Amino acid sequence: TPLNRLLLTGAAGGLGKVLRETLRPYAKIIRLSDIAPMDAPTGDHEEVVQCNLADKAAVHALCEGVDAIAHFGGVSVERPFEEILEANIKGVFHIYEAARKHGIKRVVFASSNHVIGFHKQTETIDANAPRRPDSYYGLSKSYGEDMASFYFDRYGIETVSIRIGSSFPEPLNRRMMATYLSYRDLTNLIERSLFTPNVKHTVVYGASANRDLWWDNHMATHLGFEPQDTSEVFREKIEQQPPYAPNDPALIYQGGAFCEAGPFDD
Ligand code: 15L
Repeated sequence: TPLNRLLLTGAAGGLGKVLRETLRPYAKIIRLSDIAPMDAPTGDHEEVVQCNLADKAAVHALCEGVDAIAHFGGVSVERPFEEILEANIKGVFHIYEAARKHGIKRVVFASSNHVIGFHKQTETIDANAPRRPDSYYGLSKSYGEDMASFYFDRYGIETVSIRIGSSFPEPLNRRMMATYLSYRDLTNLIERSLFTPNVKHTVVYGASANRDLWWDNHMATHLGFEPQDTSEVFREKIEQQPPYAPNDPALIYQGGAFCEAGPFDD
């Protein structure tokens, strides 16, 4: 049974634009929000609300009448801490506070592989691996996961935190052969995350059925997520790119280039 109203934050972003279309079957109405302007609603099934996640009152209003939230908003790359603080850290707090006040019981949180980015590519890790954030961005996603854990334990609001690998139309480089998540697999994972009962706070890695995977989802089998796609179909094309230098973080760390972003001096 589809939701009555699903809120999608970050609807003008790279994934949000895709999910605006692909999540359509799962809710009668999808409310789309972003800090950036969005295309006008294309019918009665869409509502468009521009909103700054750092504005608590605005986020509270945004969540009125919502049954579930897919939180894809915020900054999606490494930036100075002060920017991450507003959009991601304050933003995720405002989302959960609004969920609590409006009685919203399910959140799908777009977390990131950058929560564990300083693990080596030679390791295979599960959801219980120590977090090794590789950036202020990764730290903010780690904080978001803890926010989800707290709001479940304290208020019973359930979340699936998806540690998304690299979700693009196709892998862009050699590292993404391992981290690629197709849009179809992302959509299926969100569907499982919205509708699987009793998820508590579940952490799941978002990757397609790639040949060389660093992530083990045995702790999230209750979601029943079975990726259909694989980066293998892009291997020939990607292997035309020059190999990485031996000391390139894209060859060493799971988080790749995020591991060498910054510092940001004033
Ligand atoms: C992310 O979290 C970013 O949002 C995305 O732009 C990619 O860089 C991705 O991780 C990745 O690790 O490839």
